[in-house]
Amino acid sequence: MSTDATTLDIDTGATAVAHPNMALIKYWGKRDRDLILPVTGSLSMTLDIFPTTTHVRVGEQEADTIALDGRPADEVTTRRVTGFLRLVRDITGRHEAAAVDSVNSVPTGAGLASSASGFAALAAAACAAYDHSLTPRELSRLARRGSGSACRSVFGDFVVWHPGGSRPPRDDLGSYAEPVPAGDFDPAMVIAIVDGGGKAVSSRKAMQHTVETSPFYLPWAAGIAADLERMRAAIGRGDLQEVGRIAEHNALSMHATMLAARPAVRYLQAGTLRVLDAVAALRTGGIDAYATIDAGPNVAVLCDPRDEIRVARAVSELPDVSATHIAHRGPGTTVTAGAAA
Ligand code: 2P0
Repeated sequence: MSTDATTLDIDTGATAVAHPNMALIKYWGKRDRDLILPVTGSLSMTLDIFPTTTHVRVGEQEADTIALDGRPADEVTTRRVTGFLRLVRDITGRHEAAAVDSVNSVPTGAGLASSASGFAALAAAACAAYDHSLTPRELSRLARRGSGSACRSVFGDFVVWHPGGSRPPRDDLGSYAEPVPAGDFDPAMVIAIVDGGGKAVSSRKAMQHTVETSPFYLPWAAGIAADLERMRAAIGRGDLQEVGRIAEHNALSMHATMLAARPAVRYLQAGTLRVLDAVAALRTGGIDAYATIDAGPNVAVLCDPRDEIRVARAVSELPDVSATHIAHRGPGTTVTAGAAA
């Protein structure tokens, strides 16, 4: 990346940093695949670990070039990123090709997705490189078009993503993320890596398959609005038990929708269930610990920061757990160098 002090003065590019987020109420299912409009609202905590740093330079080459962690991106990623850059050019009214250089700090094999931080950082860096200023809400809408969960990584701490209404044509405008007032609620999230390998089925495919074939999908979606209200209130008053209970129920019932799809999508592994057993045992022992699971086998355990070492030790002792990471609430997307976003 050309971010050293000597090149910045002459560089036409911009650099942005974004962090991953972990959903406490999950986004699972689209009602518009082109605009990436979700069926339900969702709510997440932006994390303070594993940021993505993305540099975008414009106007120096014929076609877009995409580098991830210093290597040219594969064909599928290149197609997805260049499609997103076309959208940015439509919005900004610019035409020049871009050189994207994105670096993820998540360790290889950590089993943590980077599309949320990746597209949030790309949206911010690309707009800044094309010299186009967006409000945070506009940036969130734009990041959503790259990957749904990226709209939440635009903001720090606790964040809700509004699904948008059903007004014609399709309500791109109503679907964006915004911060949730959280006072000094500052829980820890212990992430237990059960399997750091790639997914057999992408979350994009799995969620569509679930919407189309699972008889449990609509009942799951129907309960989300009420849980979002309860969750927002619980975060506002710093009620870890209520936040944890809602989050654990939401994640397990999301996996139930997948298990009932035809054929089933099963991300849960034997090791995942053993971590859930350990979390239940911690609770029996008087520790407030609650699990959430994304579209994969790894488990994130929400707990009081005073208990984080004890929780991390309990899960890391399990033979199925290859690594643990401890996260807290983290910052929103920032442009760190180059033109202002
Ligand atoms: C979430 N996940 O709320 C949920 C929970 C996975 C499980 O957002 O198709 O990669 O790019 O919009 O954002 C993963 O889905 O999907 C996801 P696309 P994305 O964090």
